[in-house]
Amino acid sequence: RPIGLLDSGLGGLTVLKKVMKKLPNEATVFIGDQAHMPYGDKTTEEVIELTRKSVNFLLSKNVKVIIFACNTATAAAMEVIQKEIAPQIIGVIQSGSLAAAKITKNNKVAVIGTHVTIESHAYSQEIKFRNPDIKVTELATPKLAPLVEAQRDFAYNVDVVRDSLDSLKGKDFDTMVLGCTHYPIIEKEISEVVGSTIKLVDPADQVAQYTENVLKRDGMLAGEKGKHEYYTTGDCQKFTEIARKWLDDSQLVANHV
Ligand code: DGN
Repeated sequence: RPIGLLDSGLGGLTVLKKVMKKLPNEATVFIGDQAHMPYGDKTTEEVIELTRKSVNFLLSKNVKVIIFACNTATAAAMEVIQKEIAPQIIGVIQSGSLAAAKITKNNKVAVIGTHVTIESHAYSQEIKFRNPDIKVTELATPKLAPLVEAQRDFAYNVDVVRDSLDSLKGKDFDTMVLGCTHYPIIEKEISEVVGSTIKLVDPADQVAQYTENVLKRDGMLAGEKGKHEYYTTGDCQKFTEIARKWLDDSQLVANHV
């Protein structure tokens, strides 16, 4: 049985890539709800409703676990939907928080993400749960996920990132959580703006590790190599083109749902 992954768009592919690397035999089904992107500016109820649709699609594919490869869906919908379904849901926020709490040396962490993610304060709660001494500064950067989907050049991206992170100037955090799965794609631009001494945390590394732990614990690791399926509610051609590039797979073809 495959591992299911969902996101509002292409960002979740950054999580898929790390899961595929860590667990090369696992079959996967990925769904990007690009028709409704961005999730970050919607109400919690709307995000729950849309996420539930993607979850139902993944359940129809008989998935054994579901990775919410989307911070917004994790913050808004994971707890509610986990009560409704049997397969375990693995979110990105718990993993990102664990990694940040381990990495910071000066106990000051910045988190960037969508409005929904930041306003839920899920990251500050989870990070403080691991270490109450850590000071967490949360900032919504709603322009960045659509920027990634728009595929602009480096210089343009740096300008938008600089503008988005302006209010973090002068704050002496040593670690920044990329609290949206789209952001690892513009990691270089973010590093250019905050400086190379700041550690950028991509929660996906920890998610891949955690997924392996769960599958081992439950005796569900794949025996032989499985295939990968890709679905989008939006433009198949655009999805296929970008996913081929990011996952370095020229044969990849996305389907419409
Ligand atoms: N990639 C999603 C996240 O991690 O929050 C959301 C992107 C969006 O819909 N704005």
